[in-house]
Amino acid sequence: MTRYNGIVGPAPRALIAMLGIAGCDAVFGLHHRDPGMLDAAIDGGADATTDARPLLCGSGHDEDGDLYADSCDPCPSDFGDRTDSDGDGVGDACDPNPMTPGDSFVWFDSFASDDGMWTQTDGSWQFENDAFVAMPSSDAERTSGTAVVYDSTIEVWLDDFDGGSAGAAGAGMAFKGNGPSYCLVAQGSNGQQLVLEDGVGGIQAMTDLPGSGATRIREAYAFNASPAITCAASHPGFAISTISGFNGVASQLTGVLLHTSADASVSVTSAMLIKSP
Ligand SMILES: [Ca+2]
Ligand SMILES: [Ca+2]
Ligand SMILES: [Ca+2]
Repeated sequence: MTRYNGIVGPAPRALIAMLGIAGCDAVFGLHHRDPGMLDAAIDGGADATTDARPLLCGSGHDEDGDLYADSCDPCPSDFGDRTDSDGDGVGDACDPNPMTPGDSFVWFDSFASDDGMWTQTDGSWQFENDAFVAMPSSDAERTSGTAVVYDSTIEVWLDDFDGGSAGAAGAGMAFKGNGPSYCLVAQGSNGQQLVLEDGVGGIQAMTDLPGSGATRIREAYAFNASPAITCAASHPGFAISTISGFNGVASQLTGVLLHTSADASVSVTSAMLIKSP
């Protein structure tokens, strides 16, 4: 995850790093929690999913299966690369400013279990198979308490996205504050789209994503650097797509909203909020 050339930040390197190294899992769909090669390296034989593979760092849940527990993985959803060029604790693969120190995780949620931090405000959500699974027309909110002011980034990993019928139906996330603006992956008439909504029923911008209707979105990002919000998505075999808008942006962040509109459903396998200086 990164910001993008000429849009909101000066840091294209993480994009390159993501596409070239860590993000290969995102781009080529290799994000799995049981990589057989790692397993084979431990038991010396064919993959056996029942092996208890010792973690190389920390303890507890390991979202990306790279043997670094979430608690000590500088990019807990991105398998592989743990480079942190600026040493601020956020790995290059998910650092909005990989060469400038000062970024930090506000929270990371693997959705391995209900941590009590999400309030379901509409529809139906449930914790299931290491994911937060939403039926159509559902909202869930994770509040940050007192409103804070900073540039911030939401990253979510999505699975089993179903946009339903063509239109603005979608699934995604929003910054809450004096917004929100929604960043959605939606089903359009020609396949999947990236949509930026203003939070009051209007669509600010949309772009068709490359590939066929079978394109699987793996990651979606929203960058809030008031007064602009940038929405981005990565998908197998193609460059990351981005759109930007300038309305309803949360300059004072109070929380993060996960959302599905009518007809859409999705599994959110992980989510994180990063703040930038
Ligand atoms: Ca890990
Ligand atoms: Ca960093
Ligand atoms: Ca998960």
